[in-house]
Amino acid sequence: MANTLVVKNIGQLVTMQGKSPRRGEAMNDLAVICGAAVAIAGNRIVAVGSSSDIEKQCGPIGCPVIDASGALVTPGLIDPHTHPVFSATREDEFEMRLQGKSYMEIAQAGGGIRRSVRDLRATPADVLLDKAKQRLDRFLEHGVTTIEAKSGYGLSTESEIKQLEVIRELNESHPVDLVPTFLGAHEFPDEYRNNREAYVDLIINEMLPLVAERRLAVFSDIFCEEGVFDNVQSRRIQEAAARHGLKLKFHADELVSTGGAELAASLGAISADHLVYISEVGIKAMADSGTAAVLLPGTSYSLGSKQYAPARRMIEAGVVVALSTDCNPGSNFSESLAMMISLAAVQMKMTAAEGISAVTVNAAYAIGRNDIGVLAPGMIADLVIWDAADVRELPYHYGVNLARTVVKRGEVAVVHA
Ligand code: IZC
Ligand code: ZN
Repeated sequence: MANTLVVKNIGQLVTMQGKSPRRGEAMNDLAVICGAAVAIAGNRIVAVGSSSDIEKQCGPIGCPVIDASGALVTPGLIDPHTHPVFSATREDEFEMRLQGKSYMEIAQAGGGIRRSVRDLRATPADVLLDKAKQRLDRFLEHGVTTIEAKSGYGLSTESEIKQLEVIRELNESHPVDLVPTFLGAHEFPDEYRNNREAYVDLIINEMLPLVAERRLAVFSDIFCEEGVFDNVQSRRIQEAAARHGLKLKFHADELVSTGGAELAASLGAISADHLVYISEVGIKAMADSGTAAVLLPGTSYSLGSKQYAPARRMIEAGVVVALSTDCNPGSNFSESLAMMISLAAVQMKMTAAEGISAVTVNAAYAIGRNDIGVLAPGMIADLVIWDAADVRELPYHYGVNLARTVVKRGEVAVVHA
C-alpha cells in the first residue's frame, strides 16, 4: 500500500521504541529522533526515521504531507483508567469537599457513586451516548487516542449491560478507541446495602457470565477499599472473573491502606490503580508480579488531598508506572492527560520523560495492548503534534491545551489553528 500521509520536519520525535514497558531509569529514555519524519499507509505506520532516511525509503512523497515546523511529536496518548459514561455531573460534591466533607462521608450519606447509579439507571442509552461522546471529543482534542472505559454506574445486570453496550457503541462510532472494563463491583447499590453478600453473588452468578458470554469487557475491576468491597469479597469476585477469561484490574489502597496492591499482585492482575496508601510490601509484590501501577494524581488534587501516590519509590523499586486521568463525575473530572503529567511532576517528582512513558508504552501495557504507544513500523498510526518543541514543556506549560494536530489511525482527527 502506498503512503497515505507523511509528517515531516519534526523537531523531537518521541518514538518510545525499545523496552516495553519501561521500568526504573528506562522511563527516562524516550528514544527520540531529532529532525525526523513519519510515513503512514492506511491506519499503520510504515516508516519512522530522519527526514533524509524516510525520503530514501519512501521515494518522492506523493501523498498529503503535514509540516510539523520543528515541533514535538509523540505517540497518541493512552488513558488506562476512565469512567466516561455517566449522566449527571457532581460539582456540588466537589464544593462540599472544599468545605470539609470527605469523599467517604458524602458516599455514606447516599451521594457519590450511588447517586451516579440512580442517574444512569434513569437515563436512556442514547442520552448517555451523546454525553459520553462529548467527553471523548475532548479527550481527542487533548491528544488522547485510546482510553480504557469502565462500567460501574449500573450495578444491576440490566444497567451494567446498558452501560457496556454504550461503551461498545462509542468504540464503533467514535475515533477514540475504547477498551471496556466491567466494574459491577464499584459499590453496593441501594437495594443491597443490607445484604451485601447477595450482591457479590449476583455479580458472580449472573453479571460476570453474561458479560463474558457477550464479550462486553476485556477486564474486570473492583473498588477494593474500606467501606466498599473488602479483600475477601474482592478475591471471590476477581477469581470468578478470571475463570470467565477476564483480565484483572483493581482500585486499590486509594483512601486507606488495605493490602489491595498485594492482593492484585497475588492474583496476577494487569494493573492496580490509585495506590496512594500502598505499603512497602505492596510495592515489592507489584514489582515482582509485573502488575502495572496506574497513578491518578488528578484524583488527589480534586479530592483536595495532600497525599499523592509514592511514585518515586515505585519507580525505584522497578514497578511499571502509568498515569491516568480517572475521568469520572465524582473524584476527578478531567480529560487532560497533559495536566496529569504536570501534577505528576510537581506533586510526585516524576520527570517529563517519565510522564510520557507513563501515558504511552506503560499505559498500553496496563490495558494489554502492544500495537499502540510506540511509533514504529507496523504500529497503529496514532500521533500528536504539540505546540511545543521539547518534552519538558508539557508539565511546565500547564492548564492549556498544547495538542495542535492529532492523527488517529492514520487520519487527521483534530487540527487546532
Ligand atoms: O463516581 O466517585 N473512586 N470510583 C472510585 C470513583 C471514585 C468514581 C466516582
Ligand atoms: Zn476509578
